[in-house]
Amino acid sequence: LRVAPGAVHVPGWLTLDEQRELVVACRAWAMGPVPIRHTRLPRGGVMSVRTVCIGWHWQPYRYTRTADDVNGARVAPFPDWMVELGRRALVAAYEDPAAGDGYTPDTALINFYDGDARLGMHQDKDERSDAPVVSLTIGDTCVFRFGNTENRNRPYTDLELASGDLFVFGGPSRFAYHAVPKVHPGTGDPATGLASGRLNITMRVTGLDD
Ligand code: MD5
Ligand code: FE
Repeated sequence: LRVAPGAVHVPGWLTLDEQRELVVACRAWAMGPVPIRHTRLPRGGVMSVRTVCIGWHWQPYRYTRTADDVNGARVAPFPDWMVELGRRALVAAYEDPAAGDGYTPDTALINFYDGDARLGMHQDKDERSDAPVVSLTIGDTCVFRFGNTENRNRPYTDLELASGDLFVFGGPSRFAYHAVPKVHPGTGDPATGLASGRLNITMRVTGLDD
């Protein structure tokens, strides 16, 4: 389903087995080498979402190889199987067998939301690339607010992202404002391996070398 130019929602794209495997992988990354944490913001705030990164470590507002705001460790490498998953996601979303060609995501932010976690309106502009962002949801359903590229206010569209859903943000939608204003607790299927909460994986191309 096309939400805006370049923004495509594919409900139920991941199989239950794929969701289970992603939960296992994310659970391992959450333990280390850089443990999952509430990101501290430069002005003293703390995000309610917990995040662990692979490939590159995101900290507001840059990417580094080592998590100098957590424990100083180098983040886990971005696995080839996830590059392949990202390419398949673009093929599915854009219904074009060539859509994944040349797409090599090198970082993923893995966000965990408990029932009270929220993400305010923001743009993802710390990447030096306009390659698409691939977003995967597992667990509880959330309200996802998809805005415009001008400012954090209206017009925006609220939609629900449920377990297994794929969302691709490319083209003119890559730099749209967006938010997660609400998670609906208890809506996920425990068969994914996630007993509660929402897991979101976003693959990106940083545009950085080394
Ligand atoms: C989430 N995460 O559900 C979302 C999914 C984040 C974040 O927003 O920054 O970790 S990624 C949604 C996204 C990415 C890039 C562009 C747009 C949305 N967009 O243009 O709307 O945890
Ligand atoms: Fe974002």
